[in-house]
Formats: sequence, C-alpha cells, structure tokens
Amino acid sequence: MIENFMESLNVTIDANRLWNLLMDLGKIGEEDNAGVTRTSFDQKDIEARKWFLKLLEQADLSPYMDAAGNIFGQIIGKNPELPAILIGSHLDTVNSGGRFDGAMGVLMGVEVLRTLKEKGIQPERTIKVVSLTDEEGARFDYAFVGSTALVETEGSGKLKENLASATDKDGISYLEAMKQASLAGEYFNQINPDFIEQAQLGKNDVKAYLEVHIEQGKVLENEDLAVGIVTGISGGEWAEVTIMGEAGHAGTIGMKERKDALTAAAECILAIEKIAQDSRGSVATVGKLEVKPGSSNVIPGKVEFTLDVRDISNECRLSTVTEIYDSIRTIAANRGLGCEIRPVQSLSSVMSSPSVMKAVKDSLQELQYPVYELPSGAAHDAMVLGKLTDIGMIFVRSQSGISHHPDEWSSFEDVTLGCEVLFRTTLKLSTSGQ
Ligand code: HGY
Ligand code: MN
Ligand code: MN
Repeated sequence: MIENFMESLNVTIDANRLWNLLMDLGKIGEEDNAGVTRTSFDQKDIEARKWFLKLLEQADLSPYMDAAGNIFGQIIGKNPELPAILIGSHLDTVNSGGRFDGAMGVLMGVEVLRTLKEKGIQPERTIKVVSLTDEEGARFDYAFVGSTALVETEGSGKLKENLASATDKDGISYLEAMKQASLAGEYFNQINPDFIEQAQLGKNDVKAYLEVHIEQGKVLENEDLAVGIVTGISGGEWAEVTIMGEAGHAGTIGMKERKDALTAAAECILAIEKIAQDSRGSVATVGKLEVKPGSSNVIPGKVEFTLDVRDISNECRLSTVTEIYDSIRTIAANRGLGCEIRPVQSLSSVMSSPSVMKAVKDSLQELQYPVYELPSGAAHDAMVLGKLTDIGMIFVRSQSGISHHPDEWSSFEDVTLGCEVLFRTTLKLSTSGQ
C-alpha cells in the first residue's frame, strides 16, 4: 500500500535534501561499528553544533544560541508579537546510538522552514526550529538540560545545582563542560550556566511545540503504517542506588561472614524486575552497574547502579517507585548492608494537546493517509516542554523497532511522509487564531 501511496503523494518538502542532511549528520561521531556517539558538549557534539549552525546560516534562518546551548533558527511571522510555533528535538545521542533519534526531528524542522522560504510563504506566527541541549543524558547521567532550561521557572536553582553536581566518567562537571564549550567560538559564547535562567521562555513566547521522532518500537511496523500521532508520553523516574557492603579476600572469608554488595545488588535487581512485571503497566530498568573494587579475587564492597522507571500513569509510576525503594532498603537491611537511594530526575507523563493532534490528523487526512494514534513509552523533550505549552508529536516507523543502537533505521519514504505531515501541521498551527 505504501509504495502506491508514495507514488501518488504530492510532496511539498524537498525529501532528498532532508535525507542527505540526515546521512551527513550521521557521519559526525560515527564509529567503526557504524554507531554514532555525540554526548553533551563532547568534541563530536560541538562539531555537530557547528555543522548545524552553518546549515542554519546557509538557509538564511537567523541562528542564535541561548544560555543553555540550545540552538534556534527562525522565520519571523507576519505577526511577530504572537506566540511562536516551536519545532524541535535533539542532536546528542546515546553511546553508540543511531542516526535518527533526535537528529531527524531537528532536520525536519529546518526542512519545513526552508520550504516555507522557498515557496515565499510568510507564516502568520514566527516559526522556530530548536536543537535542544542534551536530551539523552548519556555523558553526565543527567538529561533534558536544554528543555528544562526553557521551562524551569524558580530561578533555575535546581537545574544549576544539578549541573554542578553531575559529573562524567572523568570527573568533569556539567558546569565545567559548559564553560569550556562557551569558548568554542561564535554563537557558543552565549552559553552561560551561571545565568542559565536567561534561557527561560514564557507562556506568551510559544503557542505549541512540535516534535517528530522515530517510534523506537514496533507498533507502527506491525500496523503497516509509516507514521502515527502520539497521544501522550510516559513519565519517568531516574535514580542512582549505592549498596554498601564490605570488601574482603575471596579465599579466606566464609560464605556466612560476607557482606557482598554485588549479591545484594543482584537480589535488588531481580526484585525490581518482579515489581515492574507485577505492576499494572510500569517498566523498570537497571542499565548501568559498577562494582568496586572490581577484582576477581575480592568480595565486592560497593555497588552502584542506575534505576529507570516509566509509566503513562503518574499514580502507577509513583507506586512502583515506592515499592522498589522499600524493597531495596529491606534487601540491604536483611543482609546487614547499607544502601543509599538518590533520586536524580522525575518527570510526569504528559498528554498531547487535542488541538495539535487535530492539526496532525487533518494533515494526514488531506494526504489521504490513515490516522493512527499511539502513546510514547520513550521520553522526549516534548514532555518537559509540556509544562510550558501545548505539545504534539508525530512518530515515524522504526525498522524492527530498533533504537539506541547502530542499526536504528527508518526508510526514506517514511521520513518523507513524516516531514510532509509536519510541514502541513506547522502551517495550520501557525495560522493566527487557530
Ligand atoms: O530515555 C529516553 O526515553 C530517551 O530516549 N532519552
Ligand atoms: Mn533517545
Ligand atoms: Mn530522542
């Protein structure tokens, strides 16, 4: 069906231009295994930012960077005093990630603006594209920095505190990395973590935030559909857990005398799995674990692991998290070990705005493409921006549902349709009064 559909599709955007940019960007940070690594403010992230700024300059989209390192391009509307439409996503990746997660949504925003310019269409409202700083949190285990800076209202105190305390594997703090990045040349000198509140937007600045993203699951593929409308995004809870035991000689200390932090952590991890399995719909993951001192002939004295819990229902997420925390404390106490749980980040689930969903739906119907709605299990900048403005997301089918992986892929046809839907949705939303 899709082949025939694509042949008859009257595409406004320049699909080849978009695809070529996506493939070019995928070369920045590309590794031998064909995975891509661009983590926040590392060398490759800076290179991608420079590439992106040049693209915005060449496309005459008046780029600028804010105090949080978010990069904007724009077309000023006929009524610049009206709240703008913001289209965005992120250019950073996980370690050995793919070419599409984040990058596709940002480049589609550029394509929409370029198409408007070329067609001589000046929208009613200003339309901006934004590349948001650090959605993934891969380097500092602290995510959504750019979007949080746009919405945090109470003097950005919490964000600043977290930027000071989050460190990468080499002990460099987020704050230091940002200060270093501010020396990277033109535009970068706007980065200013000490005054990150300058990046804040008000409710009158933005009418709606739109994000196109790969689905990162198999729902659309199973439905044989290229795109879908996102109904809402699951909330998430992120924490770090330390189990404190006692290191000792692997040959001399009897099994009953041990305070093995790793066997305790193993029991905790299995309990986490069981609690999530028995919950109504939560998913829980331990994705990172560090054993200290980390020798084959030493009983582990200390283990640190991460915890990631998601649920579309805020109530269920919080009850799953409470149960997990209680269980970790009980397991450690029963074994005579200490434990510390440090909550890192907490984001409520967010529902898409009915008016944005309607604009996406109308665009699909214009194109005579089936309308299909689905929730997002993955987190996105849109869930943070939902605290500020109406949000909406369009998902593009992921091949075999693979993501955060070098094999992450979406076809040229699916990407084309996703961008065409974004173009039409943006035009509808940018019309004054709608
Ligand atoms: O973790 C997430 O869901 C997102 O990919 N950053
Ligand atoms: Mn991701
Ligand atoms: Mn993403």
